[in-house]
Amino acid sequence: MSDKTLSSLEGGERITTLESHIIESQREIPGASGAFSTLLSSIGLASKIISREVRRAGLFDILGLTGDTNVQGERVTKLDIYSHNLLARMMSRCGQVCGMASEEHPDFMPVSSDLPRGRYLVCFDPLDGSSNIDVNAAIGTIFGIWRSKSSPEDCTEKDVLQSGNEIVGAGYIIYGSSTIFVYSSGRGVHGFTLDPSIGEFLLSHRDIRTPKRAKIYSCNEGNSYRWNDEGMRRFVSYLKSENNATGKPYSGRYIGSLVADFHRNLLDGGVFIYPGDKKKPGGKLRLLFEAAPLAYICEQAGGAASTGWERMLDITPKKLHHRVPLIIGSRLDVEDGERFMQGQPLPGEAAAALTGIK
Ligand code: P6P
Repeated sequence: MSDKTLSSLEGGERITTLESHIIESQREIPGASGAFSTLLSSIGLASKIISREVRRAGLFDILGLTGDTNVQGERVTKLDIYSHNLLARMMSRCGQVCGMASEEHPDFMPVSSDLPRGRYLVCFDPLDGSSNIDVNAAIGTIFGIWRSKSSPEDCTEKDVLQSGNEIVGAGYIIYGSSTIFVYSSGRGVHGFTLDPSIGEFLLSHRDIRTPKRAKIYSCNEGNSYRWNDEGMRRFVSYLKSENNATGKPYSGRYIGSLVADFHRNLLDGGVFIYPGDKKKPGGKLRLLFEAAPLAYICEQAGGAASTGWERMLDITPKKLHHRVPLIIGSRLDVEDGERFMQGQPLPGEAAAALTGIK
């Protein structure tokens, strides 16, 4: 092959797959055994299969309800169950996990003693936003990975009740106009878009950094009359008020699918709010399966996440399905939201916007 031809082959962006990125990241960790890489690859494979099922759900009448309800009291679609079972099976057989917890299952799930076990614990929401499946809105899988404090043979539910500060890796997969796998293992946030023609996740979003200041706010304003905190109502009014100094009013965008709302805000800048209300004083979203993994990713990308009072990653769950109020996204806006919740003054130019905010 002539030099010219060779050099033209060398040109252009190198193609990085999820697998090669995981392996290369592992090389940066002295003494890494490859266990974490194997686990992450198992989740990647499961997400390709879920993506295939989500894409053809309408064709095989897999849509529709089983008539069951999950521990959250939410109606469960067959794809929820399918995704839960697939992820639980793939992770229990990858040889790196000793226990799991799922938004779709009431109890801690220790890996059977018949199977090889490892030191990792995984908490996951197998198909978040599943109520949107029938209307073809984007949905997603969320996962967080912790290390068991006990030996693999002895791990119990108490091992999984760890704060987000102990997370060693987290990610989500969004099944939207394309399927994108986004993860962090503590060295930045990276996104991989599935090319269905070759069945590979290809690096498409290298080192995602979320804008410090939002342009979008996301919340279900239909609930705002019953939010527990007047400060949150005032905060949302502030986000909608005219203030050129801080680029307001922000645009309202709300899909009602956490992964879809979070992903858009992560890339473009935005703040997502789900406060506690009179129906769910402690909030609707789950700490272990949703809020902590997304908070880890958001902070790794330069954003912030809290309950409005407490940094999300500092919270140790009291029980498996511990719910929390959530404000997450662009750091400066999350900090403003905390000031409104805590009745603290805003800095400088933002304060000027408050005149007239009732
Ligand atoms: P609401 C979906 O059911 C979900 O758990 C999240 O994906 C989403 O952000 C939230 O609930 C939507 O809740 O009360 O606005 O329908």
